[in-house]
Amino acid sequence: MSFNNSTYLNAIYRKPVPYTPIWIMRQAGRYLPEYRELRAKHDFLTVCKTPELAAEVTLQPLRRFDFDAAILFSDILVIPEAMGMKLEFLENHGPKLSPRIEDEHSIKQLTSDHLEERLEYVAGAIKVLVQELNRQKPLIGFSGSPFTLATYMIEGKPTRNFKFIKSLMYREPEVLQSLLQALADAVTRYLKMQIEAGVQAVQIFDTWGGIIPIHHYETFSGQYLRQIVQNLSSHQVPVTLFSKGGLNILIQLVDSGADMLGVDWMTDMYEARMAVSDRAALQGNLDPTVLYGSKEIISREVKRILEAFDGESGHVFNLGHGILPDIPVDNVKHLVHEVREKSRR
Ligand code: 1CP
Repeated sequence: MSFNNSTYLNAIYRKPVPYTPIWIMRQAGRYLPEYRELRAKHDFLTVCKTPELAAEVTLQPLRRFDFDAAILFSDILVIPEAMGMKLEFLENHGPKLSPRIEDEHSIKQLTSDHLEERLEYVAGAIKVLVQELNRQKPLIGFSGSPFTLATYMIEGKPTRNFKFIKSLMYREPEVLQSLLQALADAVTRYLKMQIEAGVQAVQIFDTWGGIIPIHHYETFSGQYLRQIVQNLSSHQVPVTLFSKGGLNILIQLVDSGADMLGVDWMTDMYEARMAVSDRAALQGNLDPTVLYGSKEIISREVKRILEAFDGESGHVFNLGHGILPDIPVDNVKHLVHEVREKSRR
């Protein structure tokens, strides 16, 4: 499948681009009225598991904004569900996985048998999207990182202090590592399945990697990301690693073989570029809450981030984390316009 003219893919490979491409994390979702309308009729997991609905929601933001890539609509937590856990999305409380993983015994209850079959609906959505997108825009597939998936499996729900996973990390590191290895294998298979179904790029969300003390990062997250990237290298699609953990983690991941690294909003983009140099492209990193600001503030912050690249390729504009559910759609329109116009070569 050739994409001769993808600004997004060319920027990742640091080839010349006419402007800096943009997409935004969680670009399909609750800030869009048409998403809320569809969700009023179907619950979240039904949307994920019905290829036509997942494809429809993936396309919604592309009809409104001139984004340079589509991202498959799904959730990172479909892997733990496919491995045997019960997954629910409770209105206003976020995801719940049960019973939570507590020890070696509960890890042994998990299974990766028939993973591809259990996640076949994801390949189904990708196939619908490949037809619909008709090579006009690349489709990004994704997965959670082993560590980020493990946080939800061990905590059971969103958490502030990560008490259960961090106590397992210190009390029984080898037990946690056996889970992380099983997840690394599952994530690799899952991403291969997505690539074979037709995605042109993949991104791994290591959203919670930053809660690991940096001297333990390699042991509990870095080594598994490295393994996954290496095992995907024969598949010839670019891999992006997104971690919310600042410059320290970027430096750890720069030799992982990833084509692009995601930069969170707490990190200065110029410093990130200096640290990474020409070893990977960078994605990011507008503070998501800037989109609550005025048009002037959005324009000013866009300009500051673009200046970190001095007109050079190797940058995909994005937020430093997902868009918040109550952001005005007009501000997103302004953001896309500003990135396009201010970065035109
Ligand atoms: O009510 C609803 O409609 C559900 C809200 C929602 C949405 C729109 C959830 C529940 N997941 C999603 C979609 C989703 N999740 C995408 C879609 C593609 C896109 O447009 O970007 C993606 C890529 C994700 C990934 C995801 N899910 C991550 C990693 C990225 C990140 O933002 O850090 C994580 C941590 C999750 C877990 C999750 N699923 C849903 C929520 C609300 C959460 C976060 C829970 C928490 O705060 O810990």
